[in-house]
Amino acid sequence: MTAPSFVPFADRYLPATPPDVALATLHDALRRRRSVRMFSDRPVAKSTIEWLVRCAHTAPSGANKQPWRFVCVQDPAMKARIRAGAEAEEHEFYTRRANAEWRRDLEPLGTDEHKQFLTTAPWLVVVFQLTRGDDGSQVYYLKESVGLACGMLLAAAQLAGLATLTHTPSPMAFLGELLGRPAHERPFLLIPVGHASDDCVVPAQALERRPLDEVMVTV
Ligand code: IYR
Repeated sequence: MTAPSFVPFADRYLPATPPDVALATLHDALRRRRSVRMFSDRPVAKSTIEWLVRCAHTAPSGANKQPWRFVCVQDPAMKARIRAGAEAEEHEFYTRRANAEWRRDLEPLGTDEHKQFLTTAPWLVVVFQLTRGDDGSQVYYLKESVGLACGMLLAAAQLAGLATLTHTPSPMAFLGELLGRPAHERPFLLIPVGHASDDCVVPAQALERRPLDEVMVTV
């Protein structure tokens, strides 16, 4: 038994402006985030990627197990191998695995099996979920925890003026193999990070958000 130990909650974050002003500022940044598929090769400093991971790593997790690993790839040869692996899976997806409704849903996005962004973006952050702690211990609410951490990473990148994509080549097992990750790490999400290219375009459909009264219920 470990007795709980508590300390005063002293380091409280207080915004410089009233809540609705602070939130309107944050919302203005977040609403302009786009899934970017056309990256420039403009470099991003390793220190910036470290800050992104630090931000993601603040996420809450089941029993504070922090069941995540962020494998940050900048090596061009490894990015090329990841691209080849992803494009092989995506070829299967677009020619065989996706059903009719899924294909129709993807039409407005104009995506296909070609994933040039995987070699153009300066960094690929490959997020793994830890199905066990590194010490073999149990973990809890794995998807919720890792999903929250990824959301924080996306928000942090947006606040830093960086472009991201939540890429999900499926199945993703090839990522663990290529990156030599141990068996208790399971690939979760592949996030290219960098700058949008000068000629970057985004799907018009992706600019639409359903109205608040459709997604929010007040009781
Ligand atoms: N993983 C594929 C297909 C894809 C699926 C969904 I759901 C998207 O929102 C976008 C793409 C790809 O990356 O092309």
